[in-house]
Amino acid sequence: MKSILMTGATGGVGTFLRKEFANRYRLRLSDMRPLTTLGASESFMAGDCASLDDMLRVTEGVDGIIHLGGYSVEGPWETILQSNIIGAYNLYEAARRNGVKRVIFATSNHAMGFYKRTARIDHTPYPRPDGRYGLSKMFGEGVASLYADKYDVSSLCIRIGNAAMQPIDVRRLSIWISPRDLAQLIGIGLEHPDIRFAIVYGASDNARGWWDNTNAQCLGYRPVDRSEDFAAEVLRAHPATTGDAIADAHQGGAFCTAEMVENPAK
Ligand code: 15L
Repeated sequence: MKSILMTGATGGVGTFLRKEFANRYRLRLSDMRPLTTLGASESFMAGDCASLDDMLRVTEGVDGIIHLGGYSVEGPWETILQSNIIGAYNLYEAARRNGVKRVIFATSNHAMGFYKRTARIDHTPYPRPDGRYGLSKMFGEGVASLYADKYDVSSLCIRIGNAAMQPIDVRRLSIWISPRDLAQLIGIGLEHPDIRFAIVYGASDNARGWWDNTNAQCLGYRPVDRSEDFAAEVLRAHPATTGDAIADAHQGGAFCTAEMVENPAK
């Protein structure tokens, strides 16, 4: 079994991925928060991605890394700077120094949040981050690209939509990814021999999706879950529009509206 480091392991995404990978990888779980209950193939090492020393320690001797660590929503600049920007740099620099050759970077739809919902985008258009958080994910994708080109650390960057057991509102019908589909995509990212640097979208088979995920399909990704199976239930519980015109027009939703200067021309 390969030994895989998972940063940010105590978060929601880490928690359901641990179940998916229980019999597949030896997981070294890491987080700033402690974890006391561990499975048979799991171990835990505390670590803060804002500390290069911590990242050097936790990345030592692993075959690959799933980097979920950092701040996972919009936040103050100092928090985003330490956790996501310095954190992403430290993670890649530690991987390079320890000879770890494959990283899964959990990036986010919020790197692209200012694209309109009417647009169908693949991995090629220039990012349009919808806040400091999205901007930090764009930076992380850039670090992944640099470390692939210059230092032979290969990466799959997964722009995760919303990873959850089921889609929770109308926007999430377009961007949802189930735990097993995300695990499939991460497994491809860890195992595929030809990945150097690739960006894919972390989405299930969503009929209302906004993304052309051909890049993921080319790597063999075949999502098994469909948000449409939950659509009737979601649409019964939620209005089609939220009353926030900016959020409803853009892929990033309410992340776009937050702190936005009023400009009726937009
Ligand atoms: C994200 O990137 C966040 O990590 C998650 O908490 C959700 O807000 C998600 O995006 C989303 O856009 O729904």
